[in-house]
Amino acid sequence: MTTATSTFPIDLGAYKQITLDPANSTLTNEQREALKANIQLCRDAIVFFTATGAARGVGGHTGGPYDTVPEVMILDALFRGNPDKFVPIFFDEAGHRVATQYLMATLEGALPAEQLMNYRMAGSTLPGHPELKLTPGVKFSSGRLGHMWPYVNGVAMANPGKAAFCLGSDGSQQEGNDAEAARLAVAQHLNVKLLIDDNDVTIAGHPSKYLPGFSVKQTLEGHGVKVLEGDGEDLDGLYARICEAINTPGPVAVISKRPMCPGIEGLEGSNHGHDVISVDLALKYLEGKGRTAAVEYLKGIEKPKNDYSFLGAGDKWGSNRNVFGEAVVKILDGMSEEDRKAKVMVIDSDLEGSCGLKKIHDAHPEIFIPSGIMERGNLSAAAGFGMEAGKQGIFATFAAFLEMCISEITMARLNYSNLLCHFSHSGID
Ligand SMILES: Cc1ncc(C[n+]2csc(CCOP(=O)(O)OP(=O)(O)O)c2C)c(N)n1
Repeated sequence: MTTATSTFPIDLGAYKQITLDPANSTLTNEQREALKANIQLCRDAIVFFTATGAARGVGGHTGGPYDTVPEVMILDALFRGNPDKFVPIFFDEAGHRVATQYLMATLEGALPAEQLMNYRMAGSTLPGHPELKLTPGVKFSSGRLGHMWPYVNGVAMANPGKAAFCLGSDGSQQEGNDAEAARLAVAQHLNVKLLIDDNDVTIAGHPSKYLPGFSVKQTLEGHGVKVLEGDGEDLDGLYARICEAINTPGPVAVISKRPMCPGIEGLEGSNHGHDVISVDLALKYLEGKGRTAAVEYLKGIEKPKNDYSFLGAGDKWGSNRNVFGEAVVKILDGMSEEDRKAKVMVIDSDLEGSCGLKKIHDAHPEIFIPSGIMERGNLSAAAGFGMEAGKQGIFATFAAFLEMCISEITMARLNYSNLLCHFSHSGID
C-alpha cells in the first residue's frame, strides 16, 4: 500500500483558535462567524480524509464524526477559554466516530496532517476506533457502543470541580450500560455532560422504525437526567444549550436533533451516511466547497492491488456469516409457516447485514425481529424464547461483543435454553 506523503490538501492552518466562556451564552457575530468557519473546515476535512479510506477500500465512517463537528468545535473553544473548569477530552461512546479524534489530535499538533490521509490503512496507527497509546494525540480508547458514559462517570468523580463531557449517539444510548450510568450520575449528582447526536440513524436503519417507542430524551428524563433538546444545526441554540448544561451542576444531556450528514447530497438523512462516504459523493461535495486540491488528491488514489496468494480448496468464495444465514434459511424453508412462527425467533442487534442474519430476514421476515443495539437483552430474549422444548431462539452479533454476553449465556445454559448463537468477525468491532 502507498503511504501518503503529500501535503494535506485542505489548509488546516485556517482553523481559528477561538475561546468561549460559558458565562456568556450568546455568541457575538465574530464568534459565530469563526465557529461557522471552523465547522465548515473540519467537516470538509473529515469528508476528505475518510474518503481516502473509501478510495483505498479500507472503509471507515464519515457521517457520525461529520454530524458532531459543531459540538466539538464549541467544546474546543470552551476548553481553551477555561482549562481549569473542564476535563479537556472529547470522550466519545461511539468509537467509529474516530475521525474526530484524529482531526483534533492534528489541530492540537500531536499528529501530522499528512497522516490523516492514511486513515484506516494497515500499519498507519489510525485504526477504525480510538486506541490510547497507539495514535499520538488520542486520549482514550473506545469502540463498543454505550461503554464510555459509565467510564466518564468515574472520570468526573476523579475530577471534582470540573465538568467531564461525553459525546453520545442515539445508537449508543440503546445499550443497557447507559441506563446504569444515568442512574449513577443522577444519584451521585456527577458533573457529566452528554452531547448526544440524535440523528435517527444507525447501521441497519432508523431507530424510529425498528425500535418504535424508544426516545433518547424520555429515557434520560425517566432516569432523572436534565435534558436540553434542540436542532443541532442551529449554532446559537446549540451553544446556548451547551452553556446552560455547563452552568447547571450535575448530569445534563444536550440532545441534538439533526438529519444524518446534513448538507451532503446523496447522504442527508440516509443510513448509508453512517458508513464511509463513497468517493463519488465525496468528490461532488468537495467540488461544491471549492476544495480543488482535495478533489485532485482523491482522484489520484489507486485502490491497492491484493498480492496475496489464496490457498483455498476451490475457487468459490464465501463467508462464514453468510453460510450460517443460508444454513438456517434452508432448515426454515422445510417448515410450514405456522410451525416457523410458533417455534423459531431470530433477533438482530443492528448488524443483520454484517453478520449473516439478513439472509434470514429476507427469506423469513415473519420470524425476524430487527432490534436495537442491546446485545445482552436481545440474547436473553432469544434464550427465553427457546426455554420450552421444541422452540428455538437465534441470535448473532460480532465476536468482539461475545464477552458482553457471558453472563446471559450462563443464564441460558442454567435454564437449558435452546439458543443458537453465531459470533462472526472475531477480533474486530
Ligand atoms: C456494543 C456494540 N454493538 C454493536 C456495535 C457495532 N456498531 C458500530 S456503529 C453502530 C451503529 C451506531 O449508531 P450511532 O451510534 O447512532 O452512530 P451514527 O450512525 O450516528 O454514526 C453499531 C451497531 C458496536 N460498535 N458496539
